[in-house]
Formats: sequence, structure tokens, C-alpha cells
Amino acid sequence: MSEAKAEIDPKIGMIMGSQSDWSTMKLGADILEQLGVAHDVQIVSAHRTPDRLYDYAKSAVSRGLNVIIAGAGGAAHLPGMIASMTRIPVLGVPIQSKALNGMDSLLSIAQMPAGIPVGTLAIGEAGAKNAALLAAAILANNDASLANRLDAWRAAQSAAVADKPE
Ligand code: RP5
Repeated sequence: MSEAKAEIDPKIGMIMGSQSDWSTMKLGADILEQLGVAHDVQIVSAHRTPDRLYDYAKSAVSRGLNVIIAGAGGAAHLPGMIASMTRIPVLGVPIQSKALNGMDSLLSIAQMPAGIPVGTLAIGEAGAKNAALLAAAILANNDASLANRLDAWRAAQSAAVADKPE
């Protein structure tokens, strides 16, 4: 998977459990691109690449990440395991699984024990898009230029809604 933003110090790290998650998570990455938010994208599996997961979480602070977006499906342990090893806020995206339509992913990500939070978004594409928008909004609190770009993005979305159905 390619680096989705060329800047050296991404503020947002986007990870996912599998290549199969990318078609969903890419919708969020596309929004970060539109907003000009530096981010990087990696596959990190809680089950298949546990050492990679550990290294990612333990280096998140020193790499300067401000928010981690983590998408996973099925037994979706990735967001919670990352959150257990770093104080960087984690936004979890439940991937719409084939077997249970994403309910397994949603419950795996949302039902964290008290003390280790994961901000959980909606199942599937809406969740991926909103995770990106939420991450950008968090950064925009301390970035006036990004705040303007996010305001413009939201205004354009509003303007694109027709008054009446066709
Ligand atoms: C999870 O298992 C991934 O996040 C993915 O959603 C799911 C299925 O993975 P694949 O079998 O498609 O690689 O770890």
C-alpha cells in the first residue's frame, strides 16, 4: 500500500487489519486528501502481524501522530489493542463483514472496558468517511488553515444538497 500523503510528519495515522479493508478505508483517506491533511496508511493486523501492531502503537507518540484511525472487521481487535498501548486518540471504523454485516466489528470495537477508550464510528463507508472528518476536526482546533478548509468542505456539502428530489 502506498503512502497516501507525501509529507514527512503525518499527523494522522490510518491503519487497517487487511488489504480487504482498503476499499472502505480509502473513502476516508480520500477525504483527508481533499482537506490537505498529512497522513500515512498502513496494514496492521492485530492477529496476523502482532509485532507490527506493537511497534506501531509504541512509536505513535514519537512519530508525532495526533490521531489514529483504525479500521478492522470481524473479531476487530485492532483499534482496542492500539489504544491499549498509546495515549494517542484512536477512532475505530467497524468494517462491514460478510458473515455478520459488520455487527461483529461494531461490537468488538465499541464495547471497550472502562479505562481504554476507542471512539467508534458507524459500520462501513459512513464510518470511514466520518472518522476522517472527525480526525480533521480534532486537528482543526489547533490549525486555523485546516479549520477554514474543513468549514469550506462542509459548506460545499451543504450546497450540494438539492432543495427537492428529482
Ligand atoms: C480483519 O479480518 C480485517 O480487518 C478484515 O476486515 C477481516 C478479514 O480479513 P481478510 O481475511 O479479508 O484478510 O482482521
